[in-house]
Amino acid sequence: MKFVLLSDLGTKPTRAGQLLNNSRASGAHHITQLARDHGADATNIDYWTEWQTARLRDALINWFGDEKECWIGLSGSIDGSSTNDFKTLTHLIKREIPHLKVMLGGYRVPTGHKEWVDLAFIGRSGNIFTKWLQHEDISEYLFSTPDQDAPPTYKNPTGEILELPVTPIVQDNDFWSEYETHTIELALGCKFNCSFCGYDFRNTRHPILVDEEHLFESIQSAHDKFGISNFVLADDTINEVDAKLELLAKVNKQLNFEPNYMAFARADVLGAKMHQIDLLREARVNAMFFGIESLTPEVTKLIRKGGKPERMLDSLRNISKEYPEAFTYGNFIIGLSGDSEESIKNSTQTVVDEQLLTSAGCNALRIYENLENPDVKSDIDIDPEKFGYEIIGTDKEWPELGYSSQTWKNDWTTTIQADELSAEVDKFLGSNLKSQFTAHEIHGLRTLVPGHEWDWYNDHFQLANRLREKVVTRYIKNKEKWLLGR
Ligand code: B12
Ligand code: SF4
Repeated sequence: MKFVLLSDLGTKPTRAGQLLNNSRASGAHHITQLARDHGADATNIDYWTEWQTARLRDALINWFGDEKECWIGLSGSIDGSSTNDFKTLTHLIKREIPHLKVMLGGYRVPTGHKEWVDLAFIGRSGNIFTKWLQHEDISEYLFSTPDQDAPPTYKNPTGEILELPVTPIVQDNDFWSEYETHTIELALGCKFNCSFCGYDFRNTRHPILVDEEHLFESIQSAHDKFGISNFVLADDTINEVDAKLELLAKVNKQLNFEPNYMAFARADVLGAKMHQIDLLREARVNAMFFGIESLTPEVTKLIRKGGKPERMLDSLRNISKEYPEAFTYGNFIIGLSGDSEESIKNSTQTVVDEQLLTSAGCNALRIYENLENPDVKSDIDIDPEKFGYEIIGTDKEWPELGYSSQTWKNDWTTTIQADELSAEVDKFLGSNLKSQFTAHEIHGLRTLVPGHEWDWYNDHFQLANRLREKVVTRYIKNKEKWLLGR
């Protein structure tokens, strides 16, 4: 069997402008590895929407050659917006290879009809995909989507973690470069259960850690083969337990280079466990994304984001004092029930006055409908009224992704007003803290152009974009040559 998996996450819209993405989808690389492990000739196509369609078609037709069993897949990772273009590509290839089969997979429910899609998987499904590769019966995982025209679609039972964490080993023929970040995962699951959160494995008591030897191999070989030294940790919360940071620190000691990691962390947990600051330093987690959401006491309780706001501010004070070299980004959600404009403005003013974070930003609360994959619905998406939101209409439809966001009102605001306030507060934070970027944005930028002060990137991200174009052009050239057997 020959199996090729396409993935894409082209741009990141940032406060400073469009930033081109230099991180590949690790889920897609994991899936092709599983296929290889089971005897398939499998490979990835990254940045796929940036390929010229006709050239990609020709290269893939050449690569499939006269193979009898040919599969092409799209990894929707987080964003499946290229599904329609993918459909066109599969049509073009089918003209030459009529027996080509098509597969979709990824975070959300993939949209695609059985008229052109043979098989689909939803969410963390490496275990089902493995069974499929082994020709086992997977009918127990059949997922009934409301769409009558959907292809056979498979999904794990809600809330059960049936996979190990994903830390792919980079392949020679994937032509990575030192200007890209590699995404790895230390554990699956988060023990918290914030009401606005759409992470599929929240509220999990015992996160399963990645195997130490495998983690070492994934990091060291990425550096040996391609000079990669910057990694994104896909864990939704890196510091929920010390064990993850301890494991990373242990692996770092065995590496022959100094990596940098970006991670999502909880500042309130850090504040309550100050020893974690040393652990983070040892783990070399030096860019952090904190979901602060709100600093209003009534709100933090309602969204189940523990910690008293004053304690949260103390945490930020400690972190900026004890770990000043780290890049810290804090995100606020505007419009949460129980909050107020005055409270939001006061707390963000404190952040700015004391320069408690390197950067911060905000966005208005979004309530989604039709997500279909029940695992990625937040508790607020499931029952808005319970959390004080009255749904008053639909804000935006994404027919290509199959879901929409709702307009709502609550005790003090509406979607429209929250959007306006969010724009104002976001501008205030962006103009009055050192950096305009989030932690993952800055991590991408410093990977492309290392060695500058955080504020330097505010005015030079276009330079990074130009470099990133070159990186992707080189990748496409090399991968195309490889597919053509040259
Ligand atoms: C890293 C990350 C990013 C990176 C992604 C980099 C990249 N190139 O992939 C960046 C920073 C760009 C990013 C951006 C965004 N992100 Co993000 N991100 C994450 C994070 C932390 C990890 C994702 C990851 O790599 N997971 C690990 C891999 C292994 O999982 P995976 O990709 O899902 O792949 C698995 C399956 O889906 C499946 N699979 C995938 N493809 C295929 C294909 C086939 C054929 C098969 C069989 C299976 C299969 O198999 C894989 C193994 O199980 C998650 C949180 C989390 N821990 O999951 C949030 C998360 C996914 N992001 C989220 C959000 C909201 C966003 C943004 C919208 C934020 C924003 N406001 O801009 C953007 C969207 C970007 C876009 N254009 O759509 C939310 C999604 C919430 C929801 N309900 O949908 C999450 C859950 C965070 C959260 N707690 O809320 N993100
Ligand atoms: S927001 Fe973060 S800490 Fe809260 S449940 Fe989601 S992943 Fe866990």
